[in-house]
Amino acid sequence: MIRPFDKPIYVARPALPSLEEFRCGLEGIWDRAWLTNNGPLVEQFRDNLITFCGTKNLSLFVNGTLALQIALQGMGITGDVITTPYTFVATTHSLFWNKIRPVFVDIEPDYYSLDPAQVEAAITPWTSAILAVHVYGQPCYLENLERIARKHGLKLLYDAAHAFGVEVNGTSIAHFGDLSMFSFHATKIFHSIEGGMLTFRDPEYRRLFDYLKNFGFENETEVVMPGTNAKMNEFQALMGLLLLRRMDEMIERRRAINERYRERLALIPGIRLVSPPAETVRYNYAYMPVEVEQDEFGLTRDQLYLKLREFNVFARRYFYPLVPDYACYRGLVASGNLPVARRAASRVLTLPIYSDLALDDVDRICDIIGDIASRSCKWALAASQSGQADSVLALTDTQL
Ligand code: T4K
Repeated sequence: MIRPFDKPIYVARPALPSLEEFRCGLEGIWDRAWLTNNGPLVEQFRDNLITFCGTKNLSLFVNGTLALQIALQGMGITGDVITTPYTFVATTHSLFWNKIRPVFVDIEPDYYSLDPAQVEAAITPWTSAILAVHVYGQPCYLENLERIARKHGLKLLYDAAHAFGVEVNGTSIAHFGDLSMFSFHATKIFHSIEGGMLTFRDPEYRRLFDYLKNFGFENETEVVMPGTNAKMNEFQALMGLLLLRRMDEMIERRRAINERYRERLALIPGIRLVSPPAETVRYNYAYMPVEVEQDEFGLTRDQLYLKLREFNVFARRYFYPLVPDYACYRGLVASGNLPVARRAASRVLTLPIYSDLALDDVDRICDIIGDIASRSCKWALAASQSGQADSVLALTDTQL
């Protein structure tokens, strides 16, 4: 019997700089007594991100959700927007807050992003834009979506909350579509405690977004548009600056963790690994999704999720339920029954991955999953031999 972990192993754990480095940065903030409203660290963070992403068309925000809300408002998007049901709810909330109607279409089964064919089929005269998500950091079908957007005169926006650091053919993912939103939340591969970034094709957006995130102020006495407050502060920028230096190292550690998981989990029947990234992609290993095949594994995804908690392993069901199944979005337009998204939502489990996760701990998580699988198979075998195959799933929660 494998022992549970002594301390909880969560799906994510924020990377942190050394306390000494952070304290040193705090001293500077204390000396200047400049905490927010476009301080020097936010400026420096922006400059460093311009170098990292290779574009000057970039704006920083207090979090990703407000960044996306402001983007939609600033770009003047109205009417219907075609989007994915398989995402974190903030993607849809951002549309709703702008009084835009989300139209959900199904995803493709390889990387769980919007299926371009379904997108094209759902376009109507009311459609103004496509809002796609690079789920788990894997790029969407970029060329197909771009072609569809141009052909139909639609704006193309990416929720790239998971995709910071990803490159396609050596180009940052920040360069695709009309605009991309990145989240720098503590649970992300790279973070500034909370934080968000927009990158965009049209340089004019920079000034617009600057107004919108700072109450629309032109100067002390003039307000040129009804803005809100969504500015990044100096503490966030300090964290971001210190972690940005470690980006390559953090991706490399995640790559090694992902590789170890893939080697070990490939041996467990009923655990299906997601397609590896295309050769043209420099992936960031933001998440570690696997699919649980109940027939082979012997338990459902939800049973495995609960069983892992008993071992102090807190995997998550990103993204379950589907957004259109949340009470506040039921009744919205969906094109068909979204079978691929429904299948993913009922089978995907995202396992713990973060740069400080030890490979020994990855091995132990895989041992636990393997152990749960073998015991569930024994139960299934025993139940089928005694003619009680149907009752095995009821048994497993309590008796495994
Ligand atoms: N679009 C997409 C596709 C997104 O995934 C997100 C955010 C957004 C838009 C919006 O971006 P932001 O406005 O957040 O910048 C978490 C994150 O809070 C959320 O940012 C993220 N997506 C989502 C996928 O995951 P929860 O509700 O699952 O977080 P929570 O608090 O349960 O944290 C997950 C685990 O991380 C915990 O079990 C423990 C660990 N943890 C968490 C925090 C906050 C830590 O160890 N330390 C921490 O400080 O949403």
